[in-house]
Amino acid sequence: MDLKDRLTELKFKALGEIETVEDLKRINEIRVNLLGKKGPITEVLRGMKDLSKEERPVVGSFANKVRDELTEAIAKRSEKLEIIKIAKKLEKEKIDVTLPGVSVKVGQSHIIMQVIDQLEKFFLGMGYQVVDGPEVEEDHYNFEMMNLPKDHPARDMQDTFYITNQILMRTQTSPVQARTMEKHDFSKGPLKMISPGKVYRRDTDDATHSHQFHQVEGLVIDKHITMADLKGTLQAIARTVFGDEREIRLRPSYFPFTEPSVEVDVSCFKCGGNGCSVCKQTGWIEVLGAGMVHPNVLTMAGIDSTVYGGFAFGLGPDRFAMLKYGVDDIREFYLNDVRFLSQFSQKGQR
Ligand code: FA5
Repeated sequence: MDLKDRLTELKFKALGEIETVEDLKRINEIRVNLLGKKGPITEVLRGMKDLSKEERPVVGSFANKVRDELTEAIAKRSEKLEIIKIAKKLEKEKIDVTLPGVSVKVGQSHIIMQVIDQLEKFFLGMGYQVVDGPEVEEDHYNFEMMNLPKDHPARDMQDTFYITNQILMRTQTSPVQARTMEKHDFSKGPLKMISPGKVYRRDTDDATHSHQFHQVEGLVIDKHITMADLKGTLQAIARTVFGDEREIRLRPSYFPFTEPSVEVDVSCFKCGGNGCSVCKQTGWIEVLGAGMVHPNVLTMAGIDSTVYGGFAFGLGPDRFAMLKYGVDDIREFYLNDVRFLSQFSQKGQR
């Protein structure tokens, strides 16, 4: 068989194979086998050295034609197989837009965080700074700097988790205020701050007490601060959280770090002050403690109490949230039952 016949036979055999091949990987193999350096066409062309001068160009050009035809056939088949592959993929990935959608559950801040965020926003708007501090605290800052020396009977008001004699879980966020007062440079302006955060007490958990809860305490120190400034601020807090019609009243109380001290009631947001089950028929609800900063507290922080004075207040966002949303058990906040927590949509916030 001469070389042309061998090439013709090779061509038809290869074309048959190319036509029937079904996958892209296989057609690539065929291309490499047929047209590669070790392939049959190259093999046949090697025999050309034995041909006469006249025959060589004729067989050479015939071989090139065969190679071109096979290359084109392989390219066409590859293209077709590629189209079939894409069509199959599209068929598999077809989306039925008529199927009902899957609703994605979106999280939200915890209800207590929502109350804290609302208070932070309010105070930032009034030019206060929001200050964080350690939850594991020194007795010195939690009590002594707050005018509560060791063995002071008022320490009993805040039953404490001690870690060592000197280290404890903070029972209030006041120590953050002591730390800030110590550092404050009054030549740069007054001190206006709130300290939100978690606090801990050895209280037995019940409907209104938790051994871990939250506080937002506030402090303003400047020259000429009066009780009227305190009352105006408390009024604004009550209206921000409980509604624009709320009134407040101050009752005398006792805290070691303020003098005078007051307990603050807000007019009942449920009945408007007429008396209902929320306010136990009194028309008022007790919401926080406050007072004018005790001179001892200022002195211990290195502030001249004959020049500077101020007010402080402390509230419990847990209790605020209970009142605002009618939750009758504080423990609900800490059970982390999504069905309970998801009721308090941030959209509904004032
Ligand atoms: C204080 O902790 C004072 N440091 C607040 C203060 C600051 C008064 C500055 C004056 C000037 P009291 O122990 O009352 O005060 O706690 C403040 C608030 O924390 C309470 O009004 C109450 O809302 C909340 N609270 C107290 N104990 C618990 C508890 N076990 N569980 C949940 N909330 C509590």
